[in-house]
Amino acid sequence: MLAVNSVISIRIFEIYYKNMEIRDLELVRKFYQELGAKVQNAKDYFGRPLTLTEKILFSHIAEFPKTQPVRGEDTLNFQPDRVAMQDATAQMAMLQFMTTNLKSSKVPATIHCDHLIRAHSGSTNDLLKSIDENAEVYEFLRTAAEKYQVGFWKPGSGIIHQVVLEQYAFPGGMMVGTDSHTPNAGGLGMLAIGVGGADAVDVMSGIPWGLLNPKIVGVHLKGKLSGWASPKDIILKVAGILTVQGGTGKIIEYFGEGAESLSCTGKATITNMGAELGATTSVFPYDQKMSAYLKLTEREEVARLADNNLANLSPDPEVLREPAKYYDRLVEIDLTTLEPAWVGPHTPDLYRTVSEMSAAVKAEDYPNDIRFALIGSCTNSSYEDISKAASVAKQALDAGLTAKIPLMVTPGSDQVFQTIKRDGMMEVLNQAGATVLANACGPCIGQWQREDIKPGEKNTIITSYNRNFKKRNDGNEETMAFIGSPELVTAMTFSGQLSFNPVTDEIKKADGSVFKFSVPVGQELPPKGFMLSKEGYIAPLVDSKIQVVIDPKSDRLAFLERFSAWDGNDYYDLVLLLKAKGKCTTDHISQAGPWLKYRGHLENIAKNTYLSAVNAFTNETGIGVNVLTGQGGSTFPEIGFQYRAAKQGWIVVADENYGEGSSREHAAMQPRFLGCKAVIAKSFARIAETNLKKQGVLPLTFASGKDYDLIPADARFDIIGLTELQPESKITLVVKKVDGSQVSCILNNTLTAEQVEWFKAGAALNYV
Ligand code: MIC
Ligand code: SF4
Repeated sequence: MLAVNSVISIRIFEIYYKNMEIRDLELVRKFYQELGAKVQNAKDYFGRPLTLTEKILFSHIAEFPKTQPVRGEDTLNFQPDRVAMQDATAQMAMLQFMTTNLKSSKVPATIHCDHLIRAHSGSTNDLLKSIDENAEVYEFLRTAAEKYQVGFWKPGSGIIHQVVLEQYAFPGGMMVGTDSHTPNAGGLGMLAIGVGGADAVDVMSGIPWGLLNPKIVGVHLKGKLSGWASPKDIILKVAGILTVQGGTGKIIEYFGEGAESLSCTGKATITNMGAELGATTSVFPYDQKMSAYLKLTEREEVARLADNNLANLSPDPEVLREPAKYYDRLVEIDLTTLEPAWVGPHTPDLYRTVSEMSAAVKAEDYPNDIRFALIGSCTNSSYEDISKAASVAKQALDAGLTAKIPLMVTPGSDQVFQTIKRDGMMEVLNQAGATVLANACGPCIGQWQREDIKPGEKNTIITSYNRNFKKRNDGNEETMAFIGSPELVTAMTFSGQLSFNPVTDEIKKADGSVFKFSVPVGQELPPKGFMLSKEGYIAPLVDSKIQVVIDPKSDRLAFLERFSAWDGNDYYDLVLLLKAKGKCTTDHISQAGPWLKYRGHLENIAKNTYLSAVNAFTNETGIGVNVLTGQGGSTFPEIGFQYRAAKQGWIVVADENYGEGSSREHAAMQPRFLGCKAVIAKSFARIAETNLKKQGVLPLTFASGKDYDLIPADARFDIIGLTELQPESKITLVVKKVDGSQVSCILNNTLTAEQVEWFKAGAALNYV
């Protein structure tokens, strides 16, 4: 790995190690110096005890509003401490930042090259190939990082959230990241929020950043985990309870003796997957486990400062005594009774314990033969995770079993990889036939070049990742992905059957005897310490004279042109591009996988717009009718380009939780580019809704969800009320049917006064 990275350094990067200080310790020291006074100030302002979430939020508020803000209603302005961006979203974020003409980022920021790396034959080859394939993009990101004083982590250094946890996160801090799993840093007590690139640009520009004052869900973890149950099972359970929409507009705050018993990285698994519930973020109070992790990752000083601030980094005692009084919703989970579980297929809230799986396989006709097992990703690739996975693999190997299905491992960072290699875990996993992929997202983001199935073949895979939407990992609609803990996934490789319950079932050996797993054993932290690694880091340079160059002929990168301002009129005679049936996640709107290539080129990536969305009229995926010409059978993006050429504005109608999943603002910019005026849905996921507003598309909700059924394919639509648009003003959708009749639907808007100005200006960036 190190050798490969050295080759890479020589091949494409000039190295600027001007200063190896990567942690902005000055900023962190100042933060803790001021924290006590800020928390006290917030307590005085509210005149009551505070939850941890409130302590962090209101010690980062730009200005206290005159009247106390209402949770779930008022938008507040914050000043986060830092920004992190991953390569796939950083391109658009940096392209937008460049239009501000600022000289440098006003807060510490980093770019992490993790999403564009393929997963095929193993880390060394995959990394070298990916560096060649993406050289242009990496060079753009590296030079942009240098010019604007942003830290840069090269391909192979690790997955953004793992690197942030290892290097940057600090208890009580607040950050934004252009990736929906940014909340991973909540495992270290940080309020870390996933956003679109345009929001990151606000923070980097030093502009107060707006966020809906969240509701706060308290999750009381009682007792301690035992047996096979792991932190993953806690978040799968929470997902089953709250569902994929249950976190929208909310921050999930964990507490209780169960919370304290979990390792720091186990906590991060839980906060990471809060993204699957649409939560704004999730957070744990500071405790000894976090302190231990900080110390072992070379941050003794941060641990000491946090230790001295324990009360400021925890909810007030009154809150813990009467949680129902302070949280908007309270969930209690008794960890002692928790069982290991699976979620899936196709959605992270379809929850079943391992003991229920065998019946589900029969009832739902899931293919029982598992084809692939994948562990790792930003969610579950800690030392503890891999040590447990290796422990089950070792039990089986020692008993003479061999793995029945292929296993792939994506370590979260070079630091984790080097440490698990030194401690012999990689060797065990290799003996179980594992392929080690690069320290990157790989199959989790659809970079998997899978060769064992034909397109459309129904099959089962199991992963320890966080997302399992259709087509997510391998682009195949018929792949059913089930998500569980890394140790569970690893144990299953020795049975190969989805119905297998490693807690109770036995595996027959060749000699006729039977083998049964015993409980996995892991270590929270490496007894010999981490193999500390900053491999692949390039520090920001002060006063760089570098030019950021984009080849005008490039098909992967293009400078952005500003979107045009609103013309001041209501919208008349719009057409419907798509009425989406069922889930319309960001993966349905703008697929990842092969399309990740075009994340820096708006026009080219627009060619995938709504390719995975299901047409409510025909049940076909990605295909609709151009209502201007009457021609059917074209893809949504083809029709979108035709409407754009004809200057025909259009709308999209969707069901619940439109834009669930990723933070990718391409899912808003592409429709905007093709002429989308409004997305009208029953409800929205938070980041997607903000992204639409930022880019000048109206996200509107049906006042009556049933009106979704009234929308025909071929009508013309007027959107009335825009000339008087203001927060909460009602908007009318007039549906003009081909038979000459009309119906009207009332629509709600959630724009703040400032967001109305973004709309008028054509996009937030134009307004800024
Ligand atoms: C994801 O997990 O879906 C991603 C890929 O990390 C995305 C970011 C992206 O689409 O670039 C996310 O979650 O925000
Ligand atoms: Fe990468 Fe997957 Fe984590 Fe997203 S969820 S950051 S794609 S590893």
